[in-house]
Amino acid sequence: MDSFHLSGSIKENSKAGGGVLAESEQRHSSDNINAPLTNDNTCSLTKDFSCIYSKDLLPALSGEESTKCFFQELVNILLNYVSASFRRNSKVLDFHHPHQLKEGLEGFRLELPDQPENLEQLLVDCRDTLKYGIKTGHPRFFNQLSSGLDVIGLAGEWLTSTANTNMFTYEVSPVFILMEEVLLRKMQEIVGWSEEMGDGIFCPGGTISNLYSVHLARYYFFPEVKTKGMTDLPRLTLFTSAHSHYSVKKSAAVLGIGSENVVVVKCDDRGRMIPAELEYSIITAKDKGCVPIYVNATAGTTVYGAFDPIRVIADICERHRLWLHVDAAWGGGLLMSKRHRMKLEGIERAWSVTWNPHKMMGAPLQCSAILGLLQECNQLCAEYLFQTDKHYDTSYDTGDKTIQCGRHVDVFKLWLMWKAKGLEGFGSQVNKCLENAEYLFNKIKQRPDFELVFNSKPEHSNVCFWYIPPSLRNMPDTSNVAPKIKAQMMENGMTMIGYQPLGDKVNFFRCVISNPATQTEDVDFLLEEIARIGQDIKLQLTETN
Ligand code: ABU
Repeated sequence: MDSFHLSGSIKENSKAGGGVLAESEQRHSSDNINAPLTNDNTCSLTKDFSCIYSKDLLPALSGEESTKCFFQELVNILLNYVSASFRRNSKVLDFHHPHQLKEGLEGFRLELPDQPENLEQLLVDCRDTLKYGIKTGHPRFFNQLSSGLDVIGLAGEWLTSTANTNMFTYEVSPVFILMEEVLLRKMQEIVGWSEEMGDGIFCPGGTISNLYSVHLARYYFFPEVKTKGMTDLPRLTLFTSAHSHYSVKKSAAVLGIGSENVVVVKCDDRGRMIPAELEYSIITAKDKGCVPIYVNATAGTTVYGAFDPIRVIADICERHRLWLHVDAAWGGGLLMSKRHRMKLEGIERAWSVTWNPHKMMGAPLQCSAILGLLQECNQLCAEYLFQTDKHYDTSYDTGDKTIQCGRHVDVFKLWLMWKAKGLEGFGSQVNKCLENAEYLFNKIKQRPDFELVFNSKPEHSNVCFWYIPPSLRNMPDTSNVAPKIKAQMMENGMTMIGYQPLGDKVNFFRCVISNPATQTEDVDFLLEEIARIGQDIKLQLTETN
């Protein structure tokens, strides 16, 4: 059954009383969005899109049929892409260098025209945009913390774009604002906060969530900063671990605290902050006349996937009266799993939390929450937007809590996914990703041509390793092995994984598994692909050494 027939049967169900609106409601609603555009939702014409232009689509008079046909064609393109994303024999990427894409490929031109182009060209452009992009939903895409293609999440994103509204006020987002309240409340509950402790907002990504946290901490200790700026403030100091995300330093730079005033605390071999080092750093900073205000504990570091000991860090913060932020951008998803949530023990004591459902929970990008009390710190009461004499409860005009004005609706896709999976579904998804990571870890342990960066079982789904066949073990410098393999891997296009150096460790691969579509066979494929490419690289490297 194809998608259009399927929509027809939903329509019939709805008429029979099982649908979204009862028949009587449908009759009385002149703008009933459940009513088909015409009698049938399928496009009845065979359209020649080469002679149709955007001006012929809605809102043009008699533009309904062309609009319908255009969308049906587009939906076909999207559905083909979705199916290809899950097919193991399809490519993860069809790589082209920037200059090749800029020069244009087979009718796909990036340059913008002066004259309108027809819909046939636009459909080619849509197809090619997907063709030359990357399938992050492919089961063999291991490159980024965010991956996967959740069909319900995607449906949510489509609906969100169709609604095309803004999250600043209740009057333009009545349903989404309430959904955000429900969802954030749920997330706070899962973190372990009581109702009065919690507030929050969805914002554009983990870095911005972390920026909010530093902004909140500074305002908490020095509320005058909001009006008077930094002039009368002492030298503020922030603390974060050597393995934490660079966004803490970036936040200090953006907020005028200065990246040099971020103290980088030492980690153990596994990438976890050493609490004694934190306390020592705080005391040293105070001795130097600095004013410590903020500690970031990371729950799931970007490269190693390590969890800082939050409970012990919370004790230190309490002793020194410091703001505790937990950056659970990556690790927050583990709160959904009964098996793994104890890795974030102590998170309930944080004063603010970053949590990115677009990472481990697989929500489409972007979906990042900052949990914390935001209103006072950010509100400016712009009267043109946040009028206090509106006829509804204006506490639902949540836009003044943010540092943005306009804000994208990031909530609906996650709300819909939560409905579809429940807490349990998310929990199983997380468990499965971590099981696959453990499978990879065990496979690497058994192979002589691979070497783990650390030997203990992964805490998250990050597995870090080198590919070094025994014949290359004695080479003085193996830092170019991973980049060379990755380059060839991208040219082949069948899988993708990231690499990086870290501290004194030369370039190593970081495999992250956050895609529920990934199976053990994909993990096996990744290792085989690295080893296969590595055979050729080995020859090149031994020739040049
Ligand atoms: N905070 C973004 C992480 C990027 C990545 O490693 O996938």
